Amino acid sequence: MTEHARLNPAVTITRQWWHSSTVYQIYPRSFADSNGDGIGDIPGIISKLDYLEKLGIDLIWLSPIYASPMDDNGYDISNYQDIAPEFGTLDDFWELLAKAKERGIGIVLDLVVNHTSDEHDWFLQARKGRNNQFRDFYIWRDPGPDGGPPNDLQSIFGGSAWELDPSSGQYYLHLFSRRQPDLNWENEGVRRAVYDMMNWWLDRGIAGFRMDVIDLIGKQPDKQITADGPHLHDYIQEMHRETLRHRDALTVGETWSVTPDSALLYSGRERHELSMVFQFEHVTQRWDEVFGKWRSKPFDLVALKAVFSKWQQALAEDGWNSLFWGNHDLPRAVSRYGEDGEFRVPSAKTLATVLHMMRGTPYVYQGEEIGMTNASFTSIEQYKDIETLNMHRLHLAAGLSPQDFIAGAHMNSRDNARTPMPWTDAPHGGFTTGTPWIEANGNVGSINAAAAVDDDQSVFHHYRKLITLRKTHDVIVYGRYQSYLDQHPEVFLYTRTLGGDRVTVLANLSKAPVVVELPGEIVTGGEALVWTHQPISSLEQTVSLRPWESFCILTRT
Ligand code: TEU
Ligand code: CA
Repeated sequence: MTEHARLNPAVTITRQWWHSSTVYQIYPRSFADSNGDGIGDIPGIISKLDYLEKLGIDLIWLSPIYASPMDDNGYDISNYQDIAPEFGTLDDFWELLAKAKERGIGIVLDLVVNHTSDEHDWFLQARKGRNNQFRDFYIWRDPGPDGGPPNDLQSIFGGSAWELDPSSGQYYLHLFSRRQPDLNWENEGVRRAVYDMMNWWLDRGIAGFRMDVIDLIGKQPDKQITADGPHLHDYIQEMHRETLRHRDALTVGETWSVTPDSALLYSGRERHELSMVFQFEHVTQRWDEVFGKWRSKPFDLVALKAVFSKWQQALAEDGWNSLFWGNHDLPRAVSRYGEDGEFRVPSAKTLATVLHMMRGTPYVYQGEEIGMTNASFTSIEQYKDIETLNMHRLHLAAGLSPQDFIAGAHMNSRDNARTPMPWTDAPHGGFTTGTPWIEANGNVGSINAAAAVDDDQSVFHHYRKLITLRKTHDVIVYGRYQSYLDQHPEVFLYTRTLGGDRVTVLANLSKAPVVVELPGEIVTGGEALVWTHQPISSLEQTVSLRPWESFCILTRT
């Protein structure tokens, strides 16, 4: 941090190092394969650190690399202190940690402690019988009065959340797949074991944790309460006391249920819980009330802007936002919110600009920085994701046509984000010399990292610029957010203000040209910071924007 930044009197909250950081998410299975088995691995990640350093990111969030039978690609962990053999060894991980650190990049691990794998030793013990000392590490119930499941709690991947264990006659709870039994957080032994494991990793120098479905750990299944259980925040505060206190880690909770009020509980300065949480309102906003993401609503920019503005305002004084368009569970940003045909490049850049200029810590999902698009699979055989395959079975049994299902999967299957990262225009995008575990996109010939790095007008270089600007401009990190033209259906306009600095962000989020009348106070001049088509350094009352054109101007007084 520069002397100027540290002393900037306009910054009134205590600076945290992760306020100006950008996080890059890696889905290891799909990132880079070093040995030709078709599965991305840790040596593959090490080989791409130069690329990540060039992009300028500060942290890597690694989706799970732990030992796992891979029922849910590693979100089913059988040993928290070992590495899945297909990803490498613990020594490979230490090497990654050290080599990333040499480049100033920290590693954030995925903490998946709502559930384990059914092959975790705790569960293998627990299912031995009612008197086993690990029995209570999981959630067991006798059958309901009719002999079936104890109640009708549903699994997020479809079907009952209860699975019968024939040998004991009891059911265990699994909010995800039946191979992901839920841990019983009411048991102090569970909590102790999790904290010990977290300390083991933190002591070895990782930079923090992304906490998988952390809003579910306080569940009360008998009352059918899953998210936001009564002891949720007690557990997170205890976790903080036992692991994070006296350390300077970044923590981000995955919280599908969070509201602006509860975000302040998780991330408020005096709360001693987490650095920040992921909120998903901009994601679920386009989901159908009944069919969820398998039937989506049309894009509504006015509603989308309202969501972002609400979160920017809600966490303006306390708490901290995380900023993201996509992750390994969500469609590709440019396909979902932008336009992945003719306007792929400007729309990917504009989406990046409007997000990265907000207040919060940005997260870039692998491939987003080169404008990767959704998968274009045409048959169910090409899909690999457990959620997609389960839903396919259930929806077809309920009468949905195979074509309609594929149409829904095109929009929202988790596999959209899981196709191999294309590094070159070689077969499979150079991701592997073998056969990839999931097919590469058909467009790797033109959309690949090598081409993006070589082209200074690419989406990659736009991201690089945005990431750098956050490091050099306090106003982007700490400035007050104010939106304008909230009812405009195509244009996103906001400012960030800190002391005498003001950033104006003006974006056309549509594929039609737009002529827009600006509010008087926006008419301004200054320095062009970032743009899609050409640098703009002053704004008149009436502005013409090309399809998906956007830019930012810095005004200093
Ligand atoms: O995701 C939580 C979760 O609820 C998602 O499965 C989500 O509902 C769905 O993808 C949206 O369509 C986390 C992980 O990010 C995900 O990859 C895991 O499968 C899940 O937890 C279980 O660990
Ligand atoms: Ca491999």
